[in-house]
Amino acid sequence: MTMAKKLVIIDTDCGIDDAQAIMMALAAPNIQILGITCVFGNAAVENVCQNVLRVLSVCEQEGIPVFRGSGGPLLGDSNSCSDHFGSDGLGDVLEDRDPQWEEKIQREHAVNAMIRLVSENQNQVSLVALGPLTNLALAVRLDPCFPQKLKDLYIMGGNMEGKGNVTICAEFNFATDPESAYIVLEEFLCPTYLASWEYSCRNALTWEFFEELINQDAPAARFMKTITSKCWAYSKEAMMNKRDVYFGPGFVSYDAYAMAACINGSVVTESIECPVRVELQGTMCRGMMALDRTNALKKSHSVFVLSKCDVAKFGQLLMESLRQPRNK
Ligand SMILES: [Ca+2]
Repeated sequence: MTMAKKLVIIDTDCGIDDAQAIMMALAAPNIQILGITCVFGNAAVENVCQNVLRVLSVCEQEGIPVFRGSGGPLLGDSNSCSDHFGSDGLGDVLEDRDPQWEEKIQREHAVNAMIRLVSENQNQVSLVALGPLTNLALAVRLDPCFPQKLKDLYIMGGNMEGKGNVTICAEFNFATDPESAYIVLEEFLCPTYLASWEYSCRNALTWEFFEELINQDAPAARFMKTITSKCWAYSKEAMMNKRDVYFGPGFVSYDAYAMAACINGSVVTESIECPVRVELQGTMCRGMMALDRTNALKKSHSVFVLSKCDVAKFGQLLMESLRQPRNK
């Protein structure tokens, strides 16, 4: 019997954890990726496009179309890329850049592609957003019916306790384009699942698990070992005084938590269903997500803020994701 596959579009600012999440989707037998749309964030959008092509090449899945999207936020500085995973987003260790990469990117803009693919497969597509939400905000402006044509939406981003990673109170993807995060959480009325920064950190894996993960005997694992080799974000020692202040030590692959929720809902064992809103003002809280658990805002739409994860199941998905390409 053939199982009907889940149709997925991945919107990504392809850093190392996005690469991990994309590989997880590529490895999942129940997932069919319709396209990958790129957005600035962990790196400039041109680097993001090249990073996605690189991941698809390692996994021998070059047939999946890749689209270039927004190079900056709706408002403000478009040079707001992070160097969390190095200046190229993949740890600054890869040589032999492909001079022909632009020819491998689809001519259609990412936002148009997103709207077209979802319109062609109404109520069947899961959108997994792993970077700043600029492409999604633009999609709902171009096609106000876009959200209602989605099956569901999975986001890595935001925070639930006001603990930030780029500012005191805000998480990177939301802080990088707060207006887009606001628009998406106000206007996307489809079922929405949020893997926040705290959710990821609270469900960290051990550094021993990380060693086992990247030392598997497969091209994808060797690739992951290379790109994490010089990146301080994957250094146990360097992270000691950062996340540990709040969450204790551990290896956290942020974007993979949102992807895992899409691939297998049973990875999530508990979530908080409530309205949320993104703060746009303020000198400390701009980009912070607020959970409105008493419905003070009188919003009609609630989202699922993920709170507990089956870490063993999640770890299994990570392990399988680096055993690619298959049959090798
Ligand atoms: Ca990302």
